[in-house]
Amino acid sequence: VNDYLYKHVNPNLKLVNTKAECKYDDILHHTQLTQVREMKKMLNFTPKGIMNGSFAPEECNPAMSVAILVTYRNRQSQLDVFIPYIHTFLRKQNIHYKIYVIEQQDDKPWNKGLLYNIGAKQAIAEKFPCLILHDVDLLPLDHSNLYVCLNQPRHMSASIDKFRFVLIYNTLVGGVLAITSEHYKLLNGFSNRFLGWGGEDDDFASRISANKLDILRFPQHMARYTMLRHQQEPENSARYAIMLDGRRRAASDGLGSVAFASVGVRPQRLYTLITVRV
Ligand code: BGN
Repeated sequence: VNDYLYKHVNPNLKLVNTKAECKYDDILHHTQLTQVREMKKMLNFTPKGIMNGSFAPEECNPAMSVAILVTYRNRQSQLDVFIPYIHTFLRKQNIHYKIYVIEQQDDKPWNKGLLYNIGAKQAIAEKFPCLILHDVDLLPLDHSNLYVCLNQPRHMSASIDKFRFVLIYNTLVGGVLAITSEHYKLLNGFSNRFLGWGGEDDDFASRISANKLDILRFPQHMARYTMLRHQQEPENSARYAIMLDGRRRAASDGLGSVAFASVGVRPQRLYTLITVRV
């Protein structure tokens, strides 16, 4: 992994040159499960060092700036767990990061691809070179699972307790995915046409392979997550049909063609909220 790590810092981030470069070896070798300990710490979580959902290490200059994009609707109790947990986890990773929660604020069918595209546009405008697309119900368990982009897209949640810690199929990219902003633009982001649950991630995977990119994964013991329980959005029964002409649509349907009724950006202490009406 260290071979893949390269300088990828947001030019807006002021680096103090007298500081040493951050090191990542210790983090990569720290493969213990964290959940119980982190859960305890969450009880006395303090937002120290966090502003607008953004944090940078104090002691060293980070090698990576990462935008965490969390698509969301109507799951306040999960957000209440996710946000302190992920900050507690990420503050120890020696990276500069910013959390965006992209909330669909209407009763229309769930459009996760569109929400990711809107979040990506904002993060790219703020000069983040790396995007991590993150389900709100997944909590990382291993400190070694570094929240950074490599030189190919990386599926980070290969090992989820709900699926007995087994990767359910090889092209799965749903859950948590790290991809550079450059690659996201190259793929034209997500399709905006998947309404309801399912398929938008598989369509994104076919964009990855159509552009001759790989899907990397860390070893399973570094990629473990626990999933919070919840009710799923209604399934999209049209998803198989939409996927069939995915390759033909990729150029005209994606990041370059997001349509919405309104978008608002509202910075809060622990995350920057992007509200969307489709
Ligand atoms: C798959 C879904 C994904 C989802 C994973 C994991 C579809 C399309 C079928 C051709 N894909 O079955 O969207 O992330 O399960 O839950 O439904």
